[in-house]
Amino acid sequence: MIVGGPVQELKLPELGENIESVEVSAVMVAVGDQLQRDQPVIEVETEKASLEVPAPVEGKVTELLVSKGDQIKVGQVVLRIEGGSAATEVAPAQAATVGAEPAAPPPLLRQDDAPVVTFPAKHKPKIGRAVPAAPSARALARQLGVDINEVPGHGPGGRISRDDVKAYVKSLVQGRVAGAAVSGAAQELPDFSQWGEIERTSLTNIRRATAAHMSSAWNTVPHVTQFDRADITQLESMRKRFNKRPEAAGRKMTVTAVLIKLVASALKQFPKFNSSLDLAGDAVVHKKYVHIGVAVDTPRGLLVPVVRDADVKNVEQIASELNEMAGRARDRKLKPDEMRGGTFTISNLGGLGTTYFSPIVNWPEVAILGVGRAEQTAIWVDDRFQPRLILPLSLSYDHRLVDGADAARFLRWTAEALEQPKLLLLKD
Ligand code: CAO
Repeated sequence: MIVGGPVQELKLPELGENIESVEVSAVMVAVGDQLQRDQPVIEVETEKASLEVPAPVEGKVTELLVSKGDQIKVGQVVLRIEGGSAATEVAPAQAATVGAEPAAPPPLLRQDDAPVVTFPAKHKPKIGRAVPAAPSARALARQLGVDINEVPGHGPGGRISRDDVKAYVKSLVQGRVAGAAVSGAAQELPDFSQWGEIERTSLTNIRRATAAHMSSAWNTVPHVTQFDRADITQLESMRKRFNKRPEAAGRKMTVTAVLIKLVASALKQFPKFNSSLDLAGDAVVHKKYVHIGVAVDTPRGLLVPVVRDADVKNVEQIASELNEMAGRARDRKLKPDEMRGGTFTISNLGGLGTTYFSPIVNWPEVAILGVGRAEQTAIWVDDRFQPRLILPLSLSYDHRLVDGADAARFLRWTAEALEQPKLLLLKD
């Protein structure tokens, strides 16, 4: 520990493409604290995740310049530290680009009057792998306010060019002009206080990101929702029997885990549902992997962690991965990378109790399965009414790529697999 050394400023580092400001969701230190290297000092919320910003050096906090709830900019001074030697611990700032020429990002922390603490690469908040893109394409995306990660690249290895950025913006504009009224952003609100008392609260980053993503998906995708139901009486009794073992080990196999497995198999049977539509490139992108996103309800709002390669995992593996990721989503510990790359999404509201609903397709995916609460229902079987456990299913899809008949086949196949899970187990 170095005491009485120079005062150094810790500034908010670059957090990724198009992230200029973030909200401080927690301050973990106070003035007078003796910091250890790597100790998290603040937690910030980007549009997609929370990140902890660690102290890159040890030393004593002499000034704390941010508070919970502040909106702070990249490069803004977070706190001042006395002592610690930045010079011996600093590694050169690295370009954030992977698989492309370096985009020459600004230094992670900029120098003013006081010496500045720079983050060695290993201390940089992790925000996921950057997409390959030409620096000129990144500059254009920044200029137009577009998230480069959302732009489909058509160069070698998916590299993004300026033309890709322009085509993407064109598709957004075409979709959004028509939908501007739907998003509501351009519409003036009445003064609600004329009818009674009101209170205004600021949007969180997650709410803002969800609102933008939902508007964009709604405006881009011509949605159709189809409904079906599955008799899961047999599956439920199997699940309960099977659950004794994982439950004893603290891992529960839930309805959602079974659904992920069955849907992964359905996606192998009906690959169109595992693809994306690239209208600008005049093509359909067929993904050879099956990564299933699962909507998780958290106190901060909706998050969608992705279970990767669900087609090659067994239900028990999926269950434990889902439990673990849903827990981290609720504890704000999911990494942005864990919410990217999904090929299909499942939204199970059954635990909360509902029947049928119309989920919004998680674009650029082409379909999403909504699941309601399974309920005991009197069903006519073998010339008499019998109590059966019926699961409501709602499939929304992008009608530009998927036809109604495709959706009916997909949904029926999934319902039958749920009704006769043993047949599927024999196949996989
Ligand atoms: N029908 C009947 N019961 C269901 C069910 C269904 N469709 N889905 C779950 N359940 C039951 C479970 O079996 C469990 O019951 P037991 O405790 O008796 O076993 C209970 O409901 C709670 O389940 P769970 O939530 O702990 O576990 P899960 O794996 O089924 O669900 C998750 C995980 C992450 C999908 C869920 O917790 C969740 O967050 N759901 C909300 C999703 C959401 O918000 N969607 C909307 C997105 S669009 O705004």
